[in-house]
Amino acid sequence: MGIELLDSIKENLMKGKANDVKEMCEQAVSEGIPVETILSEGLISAMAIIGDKFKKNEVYVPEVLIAARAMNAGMTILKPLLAAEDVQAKGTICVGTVKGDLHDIGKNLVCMMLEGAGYEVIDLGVNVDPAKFVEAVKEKKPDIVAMSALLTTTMGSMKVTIDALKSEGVSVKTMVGGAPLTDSYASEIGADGYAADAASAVDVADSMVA
Ligand code: B1M
Repeated sequence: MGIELLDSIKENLMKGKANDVKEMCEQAVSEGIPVETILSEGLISAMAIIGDKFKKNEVYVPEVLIAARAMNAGMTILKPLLAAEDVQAKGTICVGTVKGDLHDIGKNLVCMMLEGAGYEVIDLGVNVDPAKFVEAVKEKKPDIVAMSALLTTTMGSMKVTIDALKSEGVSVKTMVGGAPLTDSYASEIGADGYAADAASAVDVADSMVA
């Protein structure tokens, strides 16, 4: 019964059926399935499949967004219980679109995939000044800072931010991504990692916190 219910949660999440996912999470909790199991074997594993399909161009942005919305609906049930059980997140990641850049669709997808993979995500928003990244790192002590840029004119702010983090002596891994970015640009500016898409951002984060 428990396994069937977890499979239904997975299937409905992948179809983006937010209300069904929410109700099924409630049912799973009332049946005594451990919250961590519902999260990992229901929600997270479904988002991992969506992420993989997205990487292979088998699904597109709208499908990912509606799946993520269904994930969030399930999370409204699980989050308070997880907090009560003190379940450890895989790591903490501060995410933001860099200074001068207002594009947030890709950044939001990255946040959703990371959350779906079990990270605590602190979304700093758009147009994030290097000093704001530094301040957030000092205050929140994340494992990773993830920066997004969609404009060739704003990519440079990633280097300024990385340099600022280094000169402040704060210890944190840095990851960059966004349409104009490349792996070689990421190395050039001293980033610890580059992800071409939201699903790969999870792989890169996993390798950084491993
Ligand atoms: Co803008 N825009 N835009 N825009 N816009 C682009 C990026 C552009 C390529 C369009 C074009 O000319 N063909 C062009 C950039 C050219 C360049 O610099 N090379 C451009 C421009 C020029 C501008 C303005 C300057 C236009 C103007 O005002 N003259 C202006 C700038 C505003 C500013 O930021 N200061 C501007 C404004 C806007 C809108 C506000 C209208 C809107 C943004 C709305 C919003 O985000 N809320 C917008 C949009 C929608 C686009 C396009 C059409 C779509 C971007 C998008 O959301 N894609 C875009 C053209 C295009 O890409 N076809 C364009 C979908 C999204 C899921 O993909 O963001 O690439 P993407 O994210 C991917 C990956 O890149 C990666 O994962 C995501 C999912 O796989 N990824 C990461 C992203 N961040 C990551 C971080 C990671 C890892 C992976 O780790 C940290």
